[in-house]
Amino acid sequence: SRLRNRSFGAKKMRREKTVETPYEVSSSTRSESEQYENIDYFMKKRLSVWCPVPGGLWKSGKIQSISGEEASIKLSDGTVIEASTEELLPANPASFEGIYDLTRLSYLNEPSVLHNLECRFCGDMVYSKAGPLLIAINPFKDVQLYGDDVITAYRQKLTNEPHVYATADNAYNQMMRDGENQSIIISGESGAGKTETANLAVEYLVALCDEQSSLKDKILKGSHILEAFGNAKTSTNDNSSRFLRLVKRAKGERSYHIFYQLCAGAPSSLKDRLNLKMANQYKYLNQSECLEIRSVDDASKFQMLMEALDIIQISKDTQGHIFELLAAVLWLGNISFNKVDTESCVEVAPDEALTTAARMVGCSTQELISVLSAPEDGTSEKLTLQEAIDIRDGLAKVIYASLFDWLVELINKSLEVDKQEAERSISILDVCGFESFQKNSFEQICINYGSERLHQHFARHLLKLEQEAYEFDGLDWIKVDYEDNHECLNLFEKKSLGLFSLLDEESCLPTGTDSTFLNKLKQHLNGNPCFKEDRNGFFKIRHFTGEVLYDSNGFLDKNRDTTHANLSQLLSSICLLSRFAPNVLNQSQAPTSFSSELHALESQKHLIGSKYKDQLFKLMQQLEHTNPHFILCIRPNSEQLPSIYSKELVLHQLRYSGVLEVVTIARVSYPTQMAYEEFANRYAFLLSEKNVLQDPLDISVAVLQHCNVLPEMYQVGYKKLYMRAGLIDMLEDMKKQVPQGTPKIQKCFHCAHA
Ligand code: AD9
Ligand code: MG
Repeated sequence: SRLRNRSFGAKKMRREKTVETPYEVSSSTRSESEQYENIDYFMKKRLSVWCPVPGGLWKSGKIQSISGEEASIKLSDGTVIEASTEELLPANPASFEGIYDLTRLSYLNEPSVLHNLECRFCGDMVYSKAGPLLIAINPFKDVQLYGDDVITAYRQKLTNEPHVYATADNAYNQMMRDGENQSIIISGESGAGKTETANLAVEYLVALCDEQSSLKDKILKGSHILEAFGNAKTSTNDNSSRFLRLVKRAKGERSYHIFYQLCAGAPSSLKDRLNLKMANQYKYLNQSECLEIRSVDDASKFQMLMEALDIIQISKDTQGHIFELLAAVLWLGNISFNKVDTESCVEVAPDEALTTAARMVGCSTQELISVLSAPEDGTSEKLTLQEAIDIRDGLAKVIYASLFDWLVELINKSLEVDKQEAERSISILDVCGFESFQKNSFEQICINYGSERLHQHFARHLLKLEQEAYEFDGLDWIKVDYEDNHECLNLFEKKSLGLFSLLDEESCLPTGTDSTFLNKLKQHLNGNPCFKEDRNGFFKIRHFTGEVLYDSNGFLDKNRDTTHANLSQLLSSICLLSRFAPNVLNQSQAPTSFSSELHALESQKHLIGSKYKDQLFKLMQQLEHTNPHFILCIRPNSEQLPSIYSKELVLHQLRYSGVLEVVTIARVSYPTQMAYEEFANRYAFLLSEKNVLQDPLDISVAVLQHCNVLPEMYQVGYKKLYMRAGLIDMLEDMKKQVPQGTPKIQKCFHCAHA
């Protein structure tokens, strides 16, 4: 284990009293901490220690005897085991059990953190603090931590318990106070609870709206609609935030929820209009042998969706067109092709699927046939079966993608009705979480690359920038190391020789295939420590979360997103859809139409990988201009079940996210920093009147000494004064008590002798 063997403040227990650590600066003095780390002291006082057990975890026990480097430990279950004294770690006293901020643990080490989070999880306290980071462990059950009363409690600051509401409250207050844009960045692997957390943050923020405001409802319903169209069941999450999964997917997974909801819940008049069948009759839905989700009623979800569309003020007419487009996608998937002659060419089968799809799209059967039969190069050659399928699927994808973008636009327009001058914003980021399945393909590589980017942002803000600032300003600071993921990012992003560039290059070559792509990867990425060749057709990438095996089969097609189907001809037919130009809102607004979304798609590059990479870059740039608040969601078990805390799984997530490093830094960081001029201006009056000092730095130090502040409570940098948590509050208290004249020095835990 990378962290366990490293000094992150969790010093190994020692027999001698020569402790070299920068970290012990809490209320205990150095000599006390030395004593606590002394293994003999632990034995004598019968204090608990963590003892490693096979499988990479620990159990708590008490030291019975020590002989040389070996200790005999009696575990809490009564068994006695031998362990090397080097491997023992101090456990925290019982009074620390379940404290909400990990930085307050007396001993910071992996087993202590893991145990503390477990205690909290078992008591349904799913939120904890790791310094500036909020940790949220998915309870997979209703934990009674939400709703109006709880929101009020956080608004009125009646509780200090960590909560996503508290994070949202903080973001809001900082935005109002500093006039700076804020972001709430939610990370965690698939199924860890990011989307739920994002929804809760939104819930809190909309609660700050005026009670009468319809904006509140619209925001909540808007995300409800997007979830129906953008989420689907995967093997790790029944409600996973997704993309790319319309025409093909793995067994046990579903397409987007909306299709099943429509099939199950459409009223009979709508069913007739769409010629709608049961979900199992559509090839796009029945291929993965998974049509239902345990304990989810698709029909009632459809009713909720229709209500949400009403609240967003999407007219019944437009709603009808939205459903027609969904039906068009489903029926397109059922279009089949007949062999024309002895050669391998095909033509579209003139059946119910074809006529219904054409009707739903709003064109004639003949027009749809010509779109589906047109080769990419514009010649009159007949298509092979695979080419015809690609065009059909490409059309389905382009319709769905445009429909999704159109919906986003409709929702945004609807919100703008209520929008006042939005000068400042809080962005909430919820992305697809890291995935490692038995079979990983292009979708996973995009998602996992996104996670790498996000992790880089996380590490930069929570681990890098602050430490760099300390070093830069000349502070006495022992660097906390962490694993940075630039090699892996480089693997993806390197100009012309990164994975995405190579994939683009190969996707554009007429001779390019998945295997020529893989050869290029091997040729150019073999020097990268995160890339590994594997058996035929496969390769491995070492992500920050661990190694993932990818199957290169299908990469090129998925990246190309076969929308080549003579797109302009296709569009001219599809443009009949412009009759859908909804103008759902009042006429003065720019018209939002499905066809304009379609045209926008045409003008985009159709290489999915680099499009995704570019979007991610833009997003990160946007986020760099905000003040970030980080939430890390943790998946406690792989079964999506309540009350199961898999120590191995949680530990793995804590490790790769760098939680221990974050806590280590937070424990010894200087959250308040102030230029000397400002500090002197604010507090110089606390000095006696005889003060003759001129230089702001001298005045600042004089104030601190005069107030008997312990030297470890602050550091003097070249440019600024760095203060530990609590110090500024203490000075402010003194200031309040002594508006002018001689300060009255009060006893405070920060001060040694006052
Ligand atoms: V993915 O990367 O989109 O596949 P998420 O978004 O991290 O993933 P999601 O929020 O969808 O996960 O959570 C998965 C499931 O966990 C939800 O459908 C809920 O059933 C469950 N969950 C998550 N958070 C909570 C919570 N705070 N309380 C109760 C929760 N259940
Ligand atoms: Mg999600």
